[in-house]
Amino acid sequence: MRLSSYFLPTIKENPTEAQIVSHRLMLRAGMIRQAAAGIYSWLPLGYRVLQKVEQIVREEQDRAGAQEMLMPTIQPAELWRESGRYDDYGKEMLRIRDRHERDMLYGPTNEELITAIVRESVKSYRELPKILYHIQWKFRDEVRPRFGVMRGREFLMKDAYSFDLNAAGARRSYHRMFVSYMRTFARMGLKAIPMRADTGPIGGDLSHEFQILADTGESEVYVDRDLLATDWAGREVDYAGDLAPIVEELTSRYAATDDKHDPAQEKKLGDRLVTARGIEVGHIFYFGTKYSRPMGAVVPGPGGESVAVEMGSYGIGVSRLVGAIIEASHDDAGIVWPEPVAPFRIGLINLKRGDSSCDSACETIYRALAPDLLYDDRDERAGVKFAEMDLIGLPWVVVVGPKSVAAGKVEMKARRGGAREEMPIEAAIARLKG
Ligand code: 5CA
Repeated sequence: MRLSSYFLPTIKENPTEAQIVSHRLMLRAGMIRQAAAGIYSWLPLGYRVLQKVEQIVREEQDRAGAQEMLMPTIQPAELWRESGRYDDYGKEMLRIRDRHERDMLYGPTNEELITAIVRESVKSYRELPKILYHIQWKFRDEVRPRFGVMRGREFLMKDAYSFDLNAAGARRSYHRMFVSYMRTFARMGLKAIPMRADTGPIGGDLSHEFQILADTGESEVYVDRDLLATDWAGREVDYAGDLAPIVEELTSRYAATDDKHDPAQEKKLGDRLVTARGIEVGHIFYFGTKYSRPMGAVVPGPGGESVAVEMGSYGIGVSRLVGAIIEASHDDAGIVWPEPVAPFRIGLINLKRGDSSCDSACETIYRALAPDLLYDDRDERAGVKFAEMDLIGLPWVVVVGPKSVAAGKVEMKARRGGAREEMPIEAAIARLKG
């Protein structure tokens, strides 16, 4: 992509409405714009990141055996009356009436709709287990939408739902999702810590939140220092095998959110207990028959008896993750993208546009490395180009200037750590391709 024709409306000054660094940087880097409180448009640069995050989530759900589908954003109120949640959900639910005076709502989550689909379509225990998921916009009319995409009113969520014949099966599904979450967040360069958590309006008695530690996090969390040292990046998982030992290993050390914190641990763990702020990027629930029983999602079991299906639900805040990644990875100059989610892997700066050797070196590099490259071909001062490139945080930046090009060389700079290296043009291309 050529920056001269790209829609990248960056902002120099800090926007006054943004209280935390990710919100500030997303506005300044031209990633998002607010449409109304807690409702955002995703501009081209931001949307590329959102899609990369979404794709990692999708790949890890698929790997764990979940099947992707798509449910609508608008749901009939009727289904929520069946589960009893229509009145309970209160003002957070955006209620709508259609032209026939039917009560509808913009879905804050999908337990009812998916339960209705399964109740109509699954005719035998032999069709279980199933894990179904979708990646769809949700709406929750939060009292205090804030921190940009981190606590929005409209936000993108991956929500999965598991259906099993019995509690042991449901636990296996829960473990599958648990482990897939560890892989998902590690692939984005994040250290997510699974913590015992409250179930809130979703319900059930077993639940874990996945928290990223950051000073700006909304939750207070308590973690055993030894758990923080566990490294998950690159760990392979055999989903055909027994996952319980992995989950046991990851839950054997103390980690809890504020609502589940046991003060007795303070004495027990002493200075091994870390108190910190966390950003909740995922939340999983096992709630058994909470929805299947009132909604009549029953199947004939092996002996012909009616069995209410055992269920769990599993959420990831896809749009929140974009903010959370920035909270975890930035410096004074701007965003520092982990490679797997960077909007472009490579930036290219032409220090002297109009100079034929600079232009032609840039064209060679551009042709070799597009489409994962953003070429700053504008007629701007070097200082402006460097500052904007740092702000948008692409992992690798190739700098082409008259002096180095005369020697057949370019400079390659790593955004993380700032290491610079001069090398021949072809070597730079080969390195970045590899
Ligand atoms: N049905 C269940 C799981 S599928 C559910 O809705 N869980 S949840 O309420 O915990 O939401 C799942 C994830 O969505 C959260 O972990 C969080 O990362 C994200 N999320 C929730 N509310 C917001 C919000 N207002 N803005 C951005 N992300 C949010």
